[in-house]
Amino acid sequence: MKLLILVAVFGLSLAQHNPHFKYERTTIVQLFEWRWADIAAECERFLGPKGFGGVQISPPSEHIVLNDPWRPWWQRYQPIGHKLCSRSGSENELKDMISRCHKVGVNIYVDAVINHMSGAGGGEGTHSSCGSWFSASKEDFPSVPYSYLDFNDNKCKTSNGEIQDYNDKYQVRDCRLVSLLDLALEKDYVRGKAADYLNSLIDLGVAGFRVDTTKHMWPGDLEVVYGRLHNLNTKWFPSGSKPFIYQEVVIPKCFYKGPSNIMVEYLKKTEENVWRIYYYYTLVSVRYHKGTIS
Ligand SMILES: [Ca+2]
Repeated sequence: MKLLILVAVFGLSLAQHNPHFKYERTTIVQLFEWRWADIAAECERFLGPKGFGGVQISPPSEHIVLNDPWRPWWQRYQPIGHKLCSRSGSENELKDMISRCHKVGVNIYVDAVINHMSGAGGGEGTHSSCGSWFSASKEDFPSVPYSYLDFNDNKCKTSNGEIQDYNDKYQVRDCRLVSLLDLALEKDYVRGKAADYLNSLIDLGVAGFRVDTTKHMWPGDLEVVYGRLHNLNTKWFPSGSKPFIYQEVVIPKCFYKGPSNIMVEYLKKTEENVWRIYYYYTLVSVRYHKGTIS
């Protein structure tokens, strides 16, 4: 797996968007799909001694297991629950990685998927990374638990429940992105479950989050979730430290020649927001080819 380097562009304000790097380090490395045990070894062997500030890891939550194509990378972006058990390893291996990386000065940043669960066509059964039962067809994910009441089916106004017009922010945020079951983050229950998941990782010692598919969630909902996050674990961070948050905003092809209205809205929201929200854009050059990243 190719090692991707995120060249951090922390131009906005280090004071307001603090990644809590140790020893004035400045760079996060994305180790896409690496196993936790391998990342721990990489921290000790290379990243710590060479002065890297952190590692962005693949989503650690329990995910669907797909056969066609065989075990694609995007199954990691189809959670079926919040157990910390994924293709990258178990919760104990995750804890061990966080501890060992901290000891050599390297923080862990988590790729967090809270906009959606699995695809609508994900079937029913125990084809998940920890074997938890779920039903995509019934929108039933008992390991969280989420039921059909916790999704945006009634809020989305398109004919097939999918996003059809990326210029329409209501569709973009309330409808399904490529069939992914869209969570109703306006519900306090869903917000609470999302915050609980992120807090479980903060308590283990992570330094922050790369929030997946941010454009597909309402800024106001995200503010509520972020507002419920714990301070970072004082075993490794100063008392009162807030998690570093940077958000994925992919701009559709139609906006390549300029910023989208949605993007502008998020940026305005950021200026008003007291939380440590940091937007990153095109930090890595990713080329998709036949279901893999090269
Ligand atoms: Ca959404």
